[in-house]
Amino acid sequence: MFKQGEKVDIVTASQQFKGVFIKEEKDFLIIKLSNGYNIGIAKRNIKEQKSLGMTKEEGKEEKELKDKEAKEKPNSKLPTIAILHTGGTIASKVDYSTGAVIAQFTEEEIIKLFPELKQTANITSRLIRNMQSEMIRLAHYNIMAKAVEEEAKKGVDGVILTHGTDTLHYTAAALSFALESIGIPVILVGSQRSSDRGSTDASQNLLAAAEFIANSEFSGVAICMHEKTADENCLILPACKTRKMHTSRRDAFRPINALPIARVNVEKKKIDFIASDKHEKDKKEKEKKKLTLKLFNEKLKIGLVKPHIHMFASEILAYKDFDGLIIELLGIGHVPSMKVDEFTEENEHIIKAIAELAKKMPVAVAPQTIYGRINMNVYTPGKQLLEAGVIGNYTDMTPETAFIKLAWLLSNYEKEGKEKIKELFEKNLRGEISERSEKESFLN
Ligand code: DAS
Repeated sequence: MFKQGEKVDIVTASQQFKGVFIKEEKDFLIIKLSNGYNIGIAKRNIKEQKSLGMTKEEGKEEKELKDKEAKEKPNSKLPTIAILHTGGTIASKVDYSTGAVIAQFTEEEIIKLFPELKQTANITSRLIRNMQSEMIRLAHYNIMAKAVEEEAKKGVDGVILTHGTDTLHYTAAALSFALESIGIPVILVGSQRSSDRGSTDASQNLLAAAEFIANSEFSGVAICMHEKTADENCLILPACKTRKMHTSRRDAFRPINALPIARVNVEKKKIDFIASDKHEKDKKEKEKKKLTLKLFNEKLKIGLVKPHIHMFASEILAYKDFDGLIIELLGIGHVPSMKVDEFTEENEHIIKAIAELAKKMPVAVAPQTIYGRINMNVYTPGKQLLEAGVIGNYTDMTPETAFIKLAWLLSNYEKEGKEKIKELFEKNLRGEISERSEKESFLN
């Protein structure tokens, strides 16, 4: 049998697999493919298997040189950037000697993984969580916000938060709300390809974020990911108006109802601001904004429901014991709400269920179309929703940002009553609601 870390070539009746042997299980061989993913191959299906030799250990002298570089003293001429890790594929690599995906989080490891960072800034780096971002809960936003506050108090010039891509846009919105009056840049960075693969987007995303922090006057929370699938530019994207729009493309993150804040070309060290609102840092000491943490109530239960054809009122009533609900409205602002023939009686129960919940909790809305603004004054179904007491008319938030904003409002303003929650939900606080719809911001 193979040794752990041995390169193998395995042929089954239908496929050929080349990778690194990780371990043998009762009926399977587990190998790691070059794309970083592990697969199990059923022994009964294996027709041929052969060794292609052991993976190369990093040369001793090469390792010593890299360690020495990583430990060099901070350069007083460069800004200091704190990198906080929460997990995801960006700060990990495959250790091909064992095949395991190993987390790389210390300064030394990060500098070895991305040595060019040292030309741009002094780097500190620490792990605050090591989790896939789809597992995140409200409590983790409080942990992240407190960690950012800790770095801000140390006087760093900016923070990079490495994060899984699946819910990166939720976290960006959450930190944008929680870190009130943050006077430094906090840039969330993920990657769609693990950092050890040739096609990784990790280093360019990280280097672009560092370049933007070091050489712009931006302050506030934002996202930095690839502009296109090609390794050319990265975009700095608005924290509350960005969404992951593709399962795997490197340019999956797109601004929604907004323009990108800036474009960064790492190679040319070029930063071009695009959107007009640049969130300039406070230059004069006296104006220095005081960071205030407004955290999340970790016990809140907020629902997110997507109305559809042939819906049932029970899908709304399922949230009757929740604290708040976001409804992703169809079109410009509708749900199945009207009995129009013998097949549509259930629709009347749906709008009644919404009105029932809206008496007990804030029921807010966002568009299923993702792009565009809600307007419930145009057609009857929209008017029925307004009569039922839902909030969020004329907003153009993504469903994810609306979810985060409602959770944050109920965490911090619940005692001020329903009217205050409605007023703040429909008011632009962190750039989450566009003052006017920019036509060029559709599918850009
Ligand atoms: N599972 C994905 C996540 O943690 C991995 C990644 O995209 O970083 O969001």
